[in-house]
Amino acid sequence: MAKMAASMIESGEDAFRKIFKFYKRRNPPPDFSDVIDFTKAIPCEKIVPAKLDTTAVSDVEAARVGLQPVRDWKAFGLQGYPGFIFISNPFLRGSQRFWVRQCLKTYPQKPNICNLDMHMSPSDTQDIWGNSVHGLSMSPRKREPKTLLERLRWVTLGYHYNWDTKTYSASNYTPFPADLHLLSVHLAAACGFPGFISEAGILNYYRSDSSLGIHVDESELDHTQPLLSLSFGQSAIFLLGGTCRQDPPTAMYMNSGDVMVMSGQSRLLYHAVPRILPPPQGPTALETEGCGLASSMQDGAVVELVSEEDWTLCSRYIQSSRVNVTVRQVLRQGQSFPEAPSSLQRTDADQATGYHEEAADRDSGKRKRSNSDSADTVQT
Ligand SMILES: O=C(O)CCC(=O)C(=O)O
Ligand SMILES: [Mn+2]
Repeated sequence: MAKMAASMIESGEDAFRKIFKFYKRRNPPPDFSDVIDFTKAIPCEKIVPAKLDTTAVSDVEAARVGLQPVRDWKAFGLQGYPGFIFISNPFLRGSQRFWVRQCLKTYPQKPNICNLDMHMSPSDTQDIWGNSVHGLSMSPRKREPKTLLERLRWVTLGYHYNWDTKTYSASNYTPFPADLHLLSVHLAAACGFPGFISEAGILNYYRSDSSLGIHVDESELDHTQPLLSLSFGQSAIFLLGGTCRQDPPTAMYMNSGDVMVMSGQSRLLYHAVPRILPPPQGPTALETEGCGLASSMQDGAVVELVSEEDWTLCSRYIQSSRVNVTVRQVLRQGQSFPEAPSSLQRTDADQATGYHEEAADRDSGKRKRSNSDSADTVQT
């Protein structure tokens, strides 16, 4: 545990909250010297190489989804966190562009659900990208009001997470995107989880002043499967804690392209994102890596070239924002959702009404997110 953090904490107190606030602080900015940087990681007492199954995914299958051959991935584990795997940007050069475009242009589209649906009609949220193209191409100072893309905070895929009840349900499901499923299947297989089924996804969109509160992802009914997390755009500080709030968390940088896998004993640990880091001076790594996909394009490729027009907008957005995608298997194979007690069962008509009635509250979800746009309620 960090020297600085250790000296700050008294026994029995909520150590996670204290360290969360430490990294969130703007004035004066915190000391980042204890934050683990996996791009410079050399195996030591704390950082250990993670063992991957290099035969689980062929080079061709990996390339189709924009991944390097598994044997080239730089994967680490952390002492004291069995089942936690950090893969430092395993993407092929140029292929992150495709996934960023999917997160900004494709996944916010219907039938997926987003925070804007909570207080706007489906026709108004039908084309978030198309509605934002003009606004985003203007200088930020002239841009009032904010574009829909700038107001996007979360999108749910597959079994849509209900932020109020913190549950998934059979009746609130739309097909999970096939491309993201394939990427997830390969990531999970390489980490020792063949047969992973992507059933639910949550995309979180962070502006430079956003954070995500302390929480555990326990709503999935099957915890034997890993939780996969992919990050694009601005770097962030990620805190990984223990099974209780008194356990001081470990801080690490998450950069664009990084993948994190929470499995085994680390599947149900407290975690949070206290801070998004400012863009570096000059072009970001994502901008300079270009779109050199042509040479690695395979037959049956999932990853496509992104048009210059689309990339211009994506790159403008991502210069000051971060997108995180988590993919979860909700049910064990063959398992189904428990039946709701009849008193709680609603008709479809009830559901439709309830959905809109509770819209305002549900906009940002129960997990604490904070940013200047919305006073989000976070449960920490
Ligand atoms: O943004 C992140 O890195 C974490 C997201 C997360 O924890 C979640 O969606 O459950
Ligand atoms: Mn989480």
